[in-house]
Amino acid sequence: MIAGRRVHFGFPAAARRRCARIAAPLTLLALAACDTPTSMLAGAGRDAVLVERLFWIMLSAAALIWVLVNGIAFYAARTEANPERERVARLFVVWCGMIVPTVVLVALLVGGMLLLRDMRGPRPDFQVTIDGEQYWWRVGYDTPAGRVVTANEIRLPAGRTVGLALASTGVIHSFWAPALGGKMDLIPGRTNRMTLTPLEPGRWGGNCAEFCGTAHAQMRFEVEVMPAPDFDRWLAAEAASARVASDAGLAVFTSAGCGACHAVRGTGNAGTTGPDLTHLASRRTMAAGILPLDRDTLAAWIRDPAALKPGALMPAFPDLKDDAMQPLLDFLTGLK
Ligand code: HEC
Ligand SMILES: [Cu+2]
Repeated sequence: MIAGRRVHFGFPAAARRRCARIAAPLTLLALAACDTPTSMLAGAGRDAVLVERLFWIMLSAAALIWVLVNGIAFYAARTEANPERERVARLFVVWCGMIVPTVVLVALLVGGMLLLRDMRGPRPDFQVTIDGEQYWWRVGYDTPAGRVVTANEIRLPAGRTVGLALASTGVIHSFWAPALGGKMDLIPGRTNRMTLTPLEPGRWGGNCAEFCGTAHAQMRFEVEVMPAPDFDRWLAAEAASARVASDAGLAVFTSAGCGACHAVRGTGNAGTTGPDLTHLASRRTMAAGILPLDRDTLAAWIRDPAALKPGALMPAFPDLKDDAMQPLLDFLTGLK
């Protein structure tokens, strides 16, 4: 190797650029995942706690059995046979090969069925509708003031039971927030229902768990569990119409055709193909939990969404000049 010269292992330049394009979002993805636990062992919901307990019981029992079986095998391999030992061995096979396993499996079956009954859980206190889109999540809350629609960040009150109505219009997705428990498919043409009872305030990660196309791995979401009074306040704010921070920006938004796909309530833009942007700036992340929501990322996203999220179904707007882009960004970051 010549000093000072970088070695590229013979990959052509185009391939290297493609790698960099893939690596950048992946790094962001890893960063985004850090502060939102996506583990069933985080036990932040009623169901997750039940499943976690079962997991530890089964793991301990399996470890104990593993040690016993291996101990016995080891002992048997080092002992010489004689008639007395043969008799003991037969008794051993009958007890430890038939009777004990039957008892243990029946106990596990009964335990599992009781757990299943507990997991059917209490009646939900309220309902959230979740639609799987390519490649993001539409989230709807029915309130007395009408339906509040948002995307990718699901806020829930701690200690209340929420009923999720899961549906999809295109392909099958699967909703999975391991720390809160439960996982369920979203199937076109039907509505699946599950309940969650989040217990601990915090931010918990989730994924689409059913391959649904190019950007499937980038179809994440976040559940923010809030104290109930905070949640009520948030929902009331979310029900309000958009705050327009820049009239010039709104004009760009409308004339560029963003409103064909995006709704911003109260501005006449009412598209439903893409995420509702009415309170965009109240979210922490964008593009289904994979990107931080800030001015620079928004600008890069609008110029070329697929560069940040390969497969994203939003067209690129490479021609927006700065005098249009800056007011547009003022408008978007003002959507609190
Ligand atoms: C043809 C439909 C379409 C048009 C036109 C369109 N978008 Fe999008 N947009 C989408 C889709 C679909 C997504 C979701 C992409 C994803 O996360 O996979 C999206 C996502 C976004 C997001 C991220 C939202 C979030 O919460 O994750 C922003 C911001 C956005 N678009 C802004 C704009 C702006 C500004 C324009 C106009 C310059 C525009 N879009 C035009 C379809 C569209
Ligand atoms: Cu999906």
